[in-house]
Amino acid sequence: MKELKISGAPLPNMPWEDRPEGAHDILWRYSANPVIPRNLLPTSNSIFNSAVVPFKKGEYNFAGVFRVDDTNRRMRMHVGFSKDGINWDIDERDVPMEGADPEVARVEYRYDPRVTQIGDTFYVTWCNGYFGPTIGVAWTKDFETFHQVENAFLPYNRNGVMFPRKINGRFAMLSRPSDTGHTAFGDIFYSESPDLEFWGRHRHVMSPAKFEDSAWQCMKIGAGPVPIETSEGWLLIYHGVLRSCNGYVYSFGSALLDLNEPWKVLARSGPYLLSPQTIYELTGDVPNVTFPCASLHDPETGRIAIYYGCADTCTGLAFGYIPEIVEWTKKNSII
Ligand code: BMA
Repeated sequence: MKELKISGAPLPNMPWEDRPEGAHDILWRYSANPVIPRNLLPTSNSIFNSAVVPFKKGEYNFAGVFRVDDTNRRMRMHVGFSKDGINWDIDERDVPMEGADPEVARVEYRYDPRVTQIGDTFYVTWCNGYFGPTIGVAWTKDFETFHQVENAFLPYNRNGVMFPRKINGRFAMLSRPSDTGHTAFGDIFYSESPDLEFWGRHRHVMSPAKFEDSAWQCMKIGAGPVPIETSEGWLLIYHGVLRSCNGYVYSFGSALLDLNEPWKVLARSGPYLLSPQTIYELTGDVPNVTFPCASLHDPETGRIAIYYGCADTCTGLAFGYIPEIVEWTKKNSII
């Protein structure tokens, strides 16, 4: 393969552990997983499906917005900071939001955040309760003040993930229209906005796979971490769901999307990158869930660290090399 170009700022201090001797899988888990235990806060039932980004503040090198379900079992978001991307100081307060129309600011629930950096601004998108799930949007420059704007879509929608730059001059977002419950269907769509308020130009990206082609993603799919721009297209890591006789199983895989028209899928992995296999992925509040919401990468070495929720209980890290993932996605593509 010609040398892959990967966008992004150098990140030599990202969390990392070499591939274990003899390992043949494309991703490998951090040996000290889970990195964030469920009870890190006195009032947390679980901390998972969370979003981290490089962000310098004093001694800290990383910031994040974390899904914290409290001991009332309310779904909330909290801010956190870390020196090394592994040990996190998470604020005990819910993330403070300001600026929204009071109708939009009301909190039913907030969960599964993603954080996208464009320039010096960080955009937070999450599943926001507004008469059912939809996509909430806020921005911050300092991880102290969060400015909430309008919900992006009508209910019902989940897994809103923004691209890390404007596309064709507009903000761009992937999302997954859904229903009020534990939705048993789901395709990924693409939308654009000139102003972060009005979203349109909706395009279909991907449906679940055919059972006979790739069963782990045959019931529903949803975007995971912020897509990474490469010379082979946007690298999208996404989750897929299989319905077994014992319930839903959440794994994740990868796709490559066209750089200018990201609703065009160039390749899509048949095999999963990672599926629930360790004890902390197989057991917890919701068994058999690996749910990626963020990644850190270093374009110079091609290293990627993926943060994923484990069994809706705690947070794990997995590592890989972007050029290998891109090559593997193309080689194992089902389209
Ligand atoms: C989805 C979301 C995720 C969760 C997953 C498995 O619908 O609620 O937050 O990880 O189900 O329970």
